[in-house]
Amino acid sequence: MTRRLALILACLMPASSKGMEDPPPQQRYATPEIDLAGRWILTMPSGAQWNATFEKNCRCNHIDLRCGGGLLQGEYEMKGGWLAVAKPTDEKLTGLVWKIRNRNLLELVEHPVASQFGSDYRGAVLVRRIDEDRPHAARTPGEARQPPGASITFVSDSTWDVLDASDKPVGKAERVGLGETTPASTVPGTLSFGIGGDGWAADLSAIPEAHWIWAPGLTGRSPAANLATYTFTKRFTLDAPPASGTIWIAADDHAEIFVNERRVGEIGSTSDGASAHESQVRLHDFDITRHLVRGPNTVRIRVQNGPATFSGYTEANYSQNPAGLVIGGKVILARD
Ligand SMILES: [Ca+2]
Repeated sequence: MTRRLALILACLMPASSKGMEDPPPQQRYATPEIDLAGRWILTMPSGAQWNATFEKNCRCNHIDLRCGGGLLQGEYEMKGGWLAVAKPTDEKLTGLVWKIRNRNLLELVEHPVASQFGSDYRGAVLVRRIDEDRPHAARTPGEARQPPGASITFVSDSTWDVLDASDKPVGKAERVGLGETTPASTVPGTLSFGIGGDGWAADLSAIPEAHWIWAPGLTGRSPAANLATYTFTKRFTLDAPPASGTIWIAADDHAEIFVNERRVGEIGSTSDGASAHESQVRLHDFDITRHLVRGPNTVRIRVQNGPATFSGYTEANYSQNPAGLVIGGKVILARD
């Protein structure tokens, strides 16, 4: 869970389930009610994992969560894009609220006061399992299953989904360059910001297929480049538990990395020019092994461009203050 989302929810949502009688005001997060029944994996903030099951309940819009250790389980009520506990197994659990990010991913965003419960489990995630009886639940039809020990890679390109600063989808990522042929990784057909120069100098040999990307529909003349913020997401499926996973990333000017809504780290800055420069002249690597799960996985990168003080312009466009992200990842599956 992002701290930003947590703060929004803390301000707008009462801690008790009674507060869920009214629909949450930020309707942009609303998700159509979906069938959550089936087997899931619960990952706690500590990294501990439990098997979990959503079972249909006879009450309309209610569903029962069963999970290892008895943690967080009980009868929940679904309202739009939220799942609020209605009858917790333990009375101390009153106030639990999950955000339904999509049909395969839920995040725990509200929690009873930690002093009453002993721990704070906000940030726990539920990820739907890929079961033997539903082998193609999150796969492309016809896609071959990954063998044990397989290497799965992903890179930034025009298949990534992009959200604006309000988390509104704006389409697929655009390949971008500082000029027609810069940086060196720029390929024909890439949108040029028309600034040229020798920036974005990161050596991409570790992720040779990766491209610098930014939001769609922008050019070098597009205004409001200063502090522009976008989120880039990529989803992939693992058919076996991961043995290792690594992400390499560079960004202009600040990026936060999340894997399955667990914060992995950040690079760059929008206040320290030296840090911002360093974030785009080399790739930074992060070990993501402990955040990956068998089944659907989501990588989410929140990127913010630097301020006017970085560009020397007050009202900078993208030819005056370019912005971009380049990322690649590699996952090795376990052999048994
Ligand atoms: Ca910039």
